[in-house]
Amino acid sequence: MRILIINVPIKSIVEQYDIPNYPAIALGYLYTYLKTKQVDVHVIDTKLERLSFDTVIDKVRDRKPDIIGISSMTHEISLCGELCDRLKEVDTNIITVIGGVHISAVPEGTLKSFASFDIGIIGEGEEILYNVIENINGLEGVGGIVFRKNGTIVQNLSGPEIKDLDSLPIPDWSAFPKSSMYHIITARGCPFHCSFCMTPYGKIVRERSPENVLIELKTTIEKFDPGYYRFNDETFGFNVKRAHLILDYIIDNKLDKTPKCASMRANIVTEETLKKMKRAGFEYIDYGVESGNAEVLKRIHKSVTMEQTERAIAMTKKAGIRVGANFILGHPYETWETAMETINYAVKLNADFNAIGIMCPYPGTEIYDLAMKGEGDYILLSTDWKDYNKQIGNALELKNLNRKQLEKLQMIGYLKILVWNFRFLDLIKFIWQNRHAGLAFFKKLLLFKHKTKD
Ligand code: B12
Repeated sequence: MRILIINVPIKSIVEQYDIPNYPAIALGYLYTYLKTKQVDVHVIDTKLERLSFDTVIDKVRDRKPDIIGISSMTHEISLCGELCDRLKEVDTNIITVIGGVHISAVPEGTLKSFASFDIGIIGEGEEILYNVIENINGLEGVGGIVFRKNGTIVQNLSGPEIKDLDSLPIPDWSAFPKSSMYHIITARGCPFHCSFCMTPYGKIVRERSPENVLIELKTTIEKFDPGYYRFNDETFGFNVKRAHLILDYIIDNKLDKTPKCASMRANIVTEETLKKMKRAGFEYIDYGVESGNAEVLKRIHKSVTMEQTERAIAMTKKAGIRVGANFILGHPYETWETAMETINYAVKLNADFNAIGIMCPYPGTEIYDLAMKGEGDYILLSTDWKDYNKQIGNALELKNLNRKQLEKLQMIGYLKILVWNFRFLDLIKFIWQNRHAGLAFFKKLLLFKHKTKD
């Protein structure tokens, strides 16, 4: 049985993420797991290889896999559907298996919406995909999947949870083109309850041992000498003792020369951790700040106060690490005034890098439930998953803040942070770096694609 694993190829560049300079971590894990199980598997990171939609179809035609596994997030699931339609035209016998955060949140609904999806994998895919391959002619007993049987959609009970992450083989990046950046995930799960996040790995944090993390870092750095490493943990440093051990290993093994970045939480970061991170080569840390209004922060269950954020950002700058701050406009019951408070707070924090997203109701989140029910002052504008993008989406607006106003605020925010802090060179850099998104944004304005219900 021939297996091919891919991610969804893009049709046009909208975001920086559409042209990554790193291989997709999900593909790395899935491919390597199957390989160690002696499965005949091949992997293509279509985004990293900059393959066009049509080229991917040609490649699949050439390889003739029996099963194609495709990784998809919410905003790309429709494109994934289009891809599978085309693949089925090329080979009617090909079995399409869809995995990733979107189908994990909407298993049955996704199979209902996309006729060319045969099987969906719910949650972590390594073991479940292997079980699917092994039992392809009788899927009844395979946990954690949704599939079609005699014209109906069947969803089996949850699949095996990977309790011991050290038992997973370390991603074999030699199956991917050499990249300038690599990602690593040292723990899966997040215990916090932010209303906009779907925490696909659950609320219990499962940790790899620091020794296992070290093997991966050492292997990848020695083999590929990357220019950058990103720690993908939902909250790196959650377990301070373990984080310090990992950092000590990095320093002791002279892996500190590779620049690194991570996402952290302002309420758990300490000065000692930051100092160690600096020594271990961390050049950049970003924080989810979300809002500049204390009431809003409580409403979204952020569990971080504005004081904690200010302290964390000041400590990070002091440690000599560049800081990123992520904000969201469009929280439940958000108004122009509370959104402006967020923007002014962002100006005050003056992080090196800022991301201002507009709330997107990702399935599996509390915000999604509110938007569906029309609560929190939300008005859902679209059920087309293509519109579910934080930067240039069209998914929702609020009673007191329509889509046009939200997008105006987003633009004001980006400009005000840089102009009010006299960062004109950064402004030019920002415009250049975001030229794709900017173009998509202006196209949207020109085509009057706002779906505002006013
Ligand atoms: C690190 C991270 C990033 C990093 C790196 C992203 C990357 N692609 O590697 C950066 C900062 C770049 C990023 C950007 C974005 N991110 Co992000 N990110 C994360 C985070 C914290 C961890 C992702 C990760 O590394 N997971 C590790 C891998 C191993 O897990 P995985 O990809 O889920 O894959 C497993 C399963 O899903 C499954 N699986 C996946 N694919 C397949 C395929 C098959 C065939 C099978 C069988 C199984 C399978 O098996 C895999 C192994 O167990 C998650 C939160 C989370 N815990 O998932 C958010 C998350 C994935 N991001 C999210 C979003 C929205 C984005 C952005 C769209 C934000 C934006 N621009 O507005 C961009 C888009 C990026 C892109 N196109 O890739 C959302 C996705 C929501 C959704 N429903 O789509 C999440 C869930 C956070 C949230 N808000 O809830 N992100």
